Amino acid sequence: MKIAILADFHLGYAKFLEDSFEQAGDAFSQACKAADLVVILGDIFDTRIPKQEILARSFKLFRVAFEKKWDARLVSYDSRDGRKNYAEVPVVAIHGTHERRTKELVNPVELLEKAGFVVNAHSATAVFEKDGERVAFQGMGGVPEEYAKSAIEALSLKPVEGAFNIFLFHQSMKEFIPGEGLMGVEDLPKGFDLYLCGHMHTKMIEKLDGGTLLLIPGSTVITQMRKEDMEGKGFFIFDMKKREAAFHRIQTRPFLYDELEFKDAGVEEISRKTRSSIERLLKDKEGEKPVIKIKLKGTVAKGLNPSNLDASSFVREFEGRAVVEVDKDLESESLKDKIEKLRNLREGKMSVKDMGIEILKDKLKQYGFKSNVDAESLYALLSEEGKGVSDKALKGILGM
Ligand SMILES: [Mn+2]
Repeated sequence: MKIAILADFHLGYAKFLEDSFEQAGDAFSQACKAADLVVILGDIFDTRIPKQEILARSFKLFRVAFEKKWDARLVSYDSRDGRKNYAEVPVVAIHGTHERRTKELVNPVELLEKAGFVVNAHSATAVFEKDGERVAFQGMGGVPEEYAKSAIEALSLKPVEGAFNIFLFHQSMKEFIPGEGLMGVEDLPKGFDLYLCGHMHTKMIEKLDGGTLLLIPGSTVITQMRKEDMEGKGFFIFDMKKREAAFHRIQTRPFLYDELEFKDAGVEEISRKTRSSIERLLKDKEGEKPVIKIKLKGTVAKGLNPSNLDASSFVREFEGRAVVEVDKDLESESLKDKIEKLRNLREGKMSVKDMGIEILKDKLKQYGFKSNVDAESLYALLSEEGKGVSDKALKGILGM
């Protein structure tokens, strides 16, 4: 059997709403054509409660699977909480962290499950068969990173006998992303023939001990605007017989990236070089409205504060021609200023909290948030002990 592996559609992603649907739609219909089975590894939607406009468009997208006569049949479905399967198409999914809601509430992937668009493999075992060949999917939807290890352990997953066994999950892994307390390869349930992971938006193929593959298809839409996004977006097709994976690229908005290094630069120099870099990148992509990210590195002239550099002027200047993002990773303060700040701190003129709020204000400005954002409340919220910050509270303060 051939299995198409897709992830992170982020349908409804506000910044690139049309891209999110076009690119996911392209990937999904290609996948349906080319494979016997389709797997989607979570973050199908960008939010926990997508608007009905987003849901309606997603239903249209998933309906494509109904147009094909599939040979792979679901032979058994067994969920731990008694959920039933309603889908008659071999499209398997789990929910991601963006869709995760508490147990009593319905997440959007459960909605797709109830509508018969997907077979939900979260906390369930779904076995398919085609021409006597069996494949078993067991999955775990996205959980907060710190619970990943214990959640996998609690599932105590065992491979299904007589089938090719695939484990689906949606987490960050320490092998690919720096971070405290992330799960890793050693936490994966043992004995599976293939491991598929969503969540990380850059595609990756990893050969584990014994040659078993771990595949991360990446997102179908650009979200983080990282250098790695230049590699292109798409999905994998895994051939069960050959035990090989091939990456299929999809048409996407071009993503262009440049890094500029400065030394004691003034506003004029930074503006001029940034502008000419954007123009140069745009040259043969004119009309395609590419995403352009420019990273500014190095130092600025004495007395100049990088947070006063207006990066949003480039966004406006190239509006209509490109989606521009300028990331200011510039050093400003002279050593003298730094010592002065530390001295003030030591003498108690500025509390750690006040300094934290100042830094936060600078950062907010740098990332283009409005100046009326209540940095003090945000600081209080972020420094709260306990289970972390709720998206709602955060978005409230940030006016998102
Ligand atoms: Mn995601």
